[in-house]
Amino acid sequence: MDKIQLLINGEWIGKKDDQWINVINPASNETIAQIVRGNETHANLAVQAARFALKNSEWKSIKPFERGQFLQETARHIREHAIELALLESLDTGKPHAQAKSDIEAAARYFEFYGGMADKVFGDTIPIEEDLLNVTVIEPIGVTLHIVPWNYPIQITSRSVAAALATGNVVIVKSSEDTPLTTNFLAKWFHEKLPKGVFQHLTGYGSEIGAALTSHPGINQITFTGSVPTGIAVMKSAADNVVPVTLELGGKSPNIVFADADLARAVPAIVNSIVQNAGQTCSAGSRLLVDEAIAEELLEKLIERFNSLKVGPPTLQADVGPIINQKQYNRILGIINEIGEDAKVLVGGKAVQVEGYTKGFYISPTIIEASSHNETYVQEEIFGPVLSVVRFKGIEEAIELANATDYGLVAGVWTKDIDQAHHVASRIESGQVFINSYGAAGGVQMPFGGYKKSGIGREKSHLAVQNYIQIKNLAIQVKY
Ligand code: TXE
Repeated sequence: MDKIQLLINGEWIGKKDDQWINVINPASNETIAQIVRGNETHANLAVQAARFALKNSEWKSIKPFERGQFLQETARHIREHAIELALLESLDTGKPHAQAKSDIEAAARYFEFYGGMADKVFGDTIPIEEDLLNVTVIEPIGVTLHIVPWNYPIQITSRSVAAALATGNVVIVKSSEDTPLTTNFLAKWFHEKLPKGVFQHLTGYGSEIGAALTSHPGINQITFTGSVPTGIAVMKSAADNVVPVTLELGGKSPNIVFADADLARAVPAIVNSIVQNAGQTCSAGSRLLVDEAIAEELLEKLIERFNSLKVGPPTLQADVGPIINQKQYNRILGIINEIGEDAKVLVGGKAVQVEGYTKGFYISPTIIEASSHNETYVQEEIFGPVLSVVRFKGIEEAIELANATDYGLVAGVWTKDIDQAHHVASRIESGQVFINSYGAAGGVQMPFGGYKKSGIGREKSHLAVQNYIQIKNLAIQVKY
């Protein structure tokens, strides 16, 4: 069995008599690896090593274009090992191979994209007065902490680490206790290629080593992806040290389908947006708002699609994989079981027993026609393959409902009327709005982040490098 050690200061840390946590394959509920249960001492050692590397290692003097070349090399390394990495990601998360493969490609794209940006993050020349040359100098923010969840481990690690390394920072990654495998793969690569302390990988529980890291005064910036309550806790501990945070906290994103929508285009996108990764996606299209005039027709088509989906492990080429762990599985089934008599489960809504994988955490893709938009299952992130449906009458009600949750991450607008599409997009409180599409294949180049409780700041795109820099204003008085 794979024993995954911590990478601290260029050393692999983890002895037999340390405490180890089992890592489970959610497709079968079998143990596939063990990680070290990292603690406060490990956190302190890693931060100390990171601070030393920031000031003293040769990383400091590597030219930006060379950092860029190294990140491009990292992208190539990921692509060369794409098959192995996709298998690891499927094993760890239970997601279908096709989805894991696109995650690996997206990870490579992040290193490529930010590798390309490494020598293109410029300061300004600011006109003030004659004989005063005023410029801004861009510096790395310092030691960046990346707290990664379990739903897209290699993608989410890569998207922020690539931007942070491109801008010359040193990074500490705390992977999820559920899914450390692909981050461990990256750790081996960085261990071989980078000066010690520039990339460190820590494992363990969020409430232990995670909390020790977020409250550490030696950390200069935190990028966190996860739940709203944990995001708030991270932000509070960062506040004690006046440390900036980038938070991506999920959503309850709507697909809004107007009566004139092209349903042949909308249906596959709506289905994919909620069943991809078994609905365990921050940008999942988990609310369907449909014009009452076409509701019956659309629901009939969606039910047919949902019924045709195969639920099971990646090894059986399923469309919908398992839920990540027992806790999440119980939570989702609990929500479905408590929806109340006024709501209708149109399809699914049950645990699925897969032959040969009876201990896996499978739930059938589910559509619930809600009794009201105020119900908890319409308002809160379920993080499973569960689509809630609410009908609307007229554009004003559609917009009102679209904005009537605490979240604002993504929205899809389906209409052939360009004026209507633009009007709705301009009034939606959401970090991304897609018109007649949804998700646009991940979009490394597109700014991603939330309004309201979906988070703070933007990841992906050229804007994300702003999270990882300090700006120094330099004024030079010139006298001749
Ligand atoms: O999340 P947590 P959980 C949402 C989704 C899901 C819910 C609960 O709705 O149902 O969160 O999932 C680390 N200090 N998302 O319990 O607790 C933890 O180790 C520092 C949305 O898994 O937020 C893990 O690495 N770190 C989402 C990560 O935080 C801490 C992705 C996420 O854990 C910590 C995942 C602490 N005190 C869940 N406590 C998205 N936006 O994509 C935990 N962690």
